[in-house]
Amino acid sequence: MSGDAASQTACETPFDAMARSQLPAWQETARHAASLERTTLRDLFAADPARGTRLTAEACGLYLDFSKQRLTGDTLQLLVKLARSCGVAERAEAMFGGERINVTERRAVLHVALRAPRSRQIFFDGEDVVPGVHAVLDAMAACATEVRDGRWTGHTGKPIRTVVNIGIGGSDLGPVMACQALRHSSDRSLTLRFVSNVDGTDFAEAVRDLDPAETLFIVSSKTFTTQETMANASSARDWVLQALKDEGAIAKHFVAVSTNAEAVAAFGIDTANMFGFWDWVGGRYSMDSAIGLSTMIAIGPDGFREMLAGFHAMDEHFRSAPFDENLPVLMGLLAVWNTTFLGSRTIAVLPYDQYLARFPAYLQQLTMESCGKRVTLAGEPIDPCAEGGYTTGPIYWGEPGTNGQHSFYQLIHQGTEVIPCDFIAFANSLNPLGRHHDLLMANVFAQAEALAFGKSAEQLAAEDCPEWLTPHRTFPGNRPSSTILAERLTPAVLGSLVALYEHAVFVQGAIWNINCFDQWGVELGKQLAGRIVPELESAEEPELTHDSSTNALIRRYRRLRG
Ligand code: G6Q
Repeated sequence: MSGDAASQTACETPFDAMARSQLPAWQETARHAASLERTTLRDLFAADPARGTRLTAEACGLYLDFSKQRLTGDTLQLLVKLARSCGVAERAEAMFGGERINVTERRAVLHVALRAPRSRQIFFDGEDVVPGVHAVLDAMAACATEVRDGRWTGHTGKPIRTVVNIGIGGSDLGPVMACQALRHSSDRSLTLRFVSNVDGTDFAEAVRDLDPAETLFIVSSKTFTTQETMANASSARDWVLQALKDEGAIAKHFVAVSTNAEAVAAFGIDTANMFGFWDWVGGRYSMDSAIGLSTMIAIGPDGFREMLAGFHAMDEHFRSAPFDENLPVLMGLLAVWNTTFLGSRTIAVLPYDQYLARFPAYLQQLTMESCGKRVTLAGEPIDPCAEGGYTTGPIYWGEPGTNGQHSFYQLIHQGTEVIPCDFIAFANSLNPLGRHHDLLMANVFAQAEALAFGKSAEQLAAEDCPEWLTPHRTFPGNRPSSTILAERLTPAVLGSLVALYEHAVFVQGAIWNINCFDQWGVELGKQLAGRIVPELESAEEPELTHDSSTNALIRRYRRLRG
């Protein structure tokens, strides 16, 4: 990566042995944060008329304005220094170089290979993985084209009209988000549905108005063992067989996306209709792998490739741009600055585009499963209350604007929490309708302005606001936000936007010295549920050895269920 020698691998950087908070760059940044405590965005804008254009960066069609963040040019330099001290560049090179940087699972992290052009070579264990990636993409394209053209017919000879993706977590959230985000470029003659929850309602509602003879299920599961997905896939199988009454129908109505060919075959899906991926693709980093088959069916292979090109452009930018012009580095540093140095606990993501309605939910998994960690790569505790400890991953949340303005924005403006916001907006609507888009954009600009500058008691006095009402109507301002502005929401822009957040998460992980690629936190609940299932299903009253609360809840459930 530019300006930073990438001679050492991620896990060998000398910095890993040293507690992050003891790094001189960390301590300087902390002192600097304290010195800025009384400086407001009003002061900063007043002192520098060029601030609004200076603290910006642009790449891959995305313009990032971070001038409304609570920082100065010095802050930026310190944060860049911190990124260097933490070996961000070396770690990134280790990722791009196929090293096993997911140390707890001993896996490489190569989602960047999923969008590499055919001409690229990316090696893992001495093998170039790019040809395999394109072989799968070509197979997906053949399937997607057959479905879109109506040449993929079901068991009764009817063409497929509805595609239902069954998957959960990383095998659901990306496709759900992308299919909605790119709906404008999708084939409207096809219906796309998604089933994820083990709650039978999800499946029942998804299929209630569907004709099994025209429905294709994509069972998306990296492991093909996930309880929820297997339960839904099995119900889908029953639903198809009940209507079509022939095992032979399965081959026509089911395809799989998985790394586990054996389990796919055991389920009865022809492995010729299985689209593979690899251990080096993490679930939440997989929407551009075969897990994106539903997206490809919706927008077509060309649209999907356009999206991959957008991802790749951001990968290249991340790898080559100087840190102070590098969008993912800047976004990652801003998250660290706000969370660890300024003490914010959450970040709101507020897309001003209805097509991005599921983007915050998608980002929640990407960011919180990645950065929700409390030990370092070496397994040392990161206790924010202990000497030298610090906070890691913030809570991400959000809803599309302008709807959120009429609900939770109140707290962002006048609550006691400071919530940094990422506003995302587009210069052109995909559905131009009268004045709608200008109204939408006026709101996004107004919100960022109101958050930054607020409304003072003096301003209210000038408006003849009665004194008793003034505290209620005062907006403190000084509430940080970034605005990402793009020309329009195309597949390429979506790809770049997702890659921007993926790499921003990477930067945060490198600075906090955590593993952004494992998710052990989801294991315990799964294990305990596995133990409880037989206790719920047994005909005999089971002997329960949980805590008194869990025992009582299980007994009550069994009684109420009858
Ligand atoms: C993501 C996680 C997790 C995973 C789901 C589904 O990074 O690993 O969300 O994607 O648990 O797993 P399967 O694809 O194996 O069913």
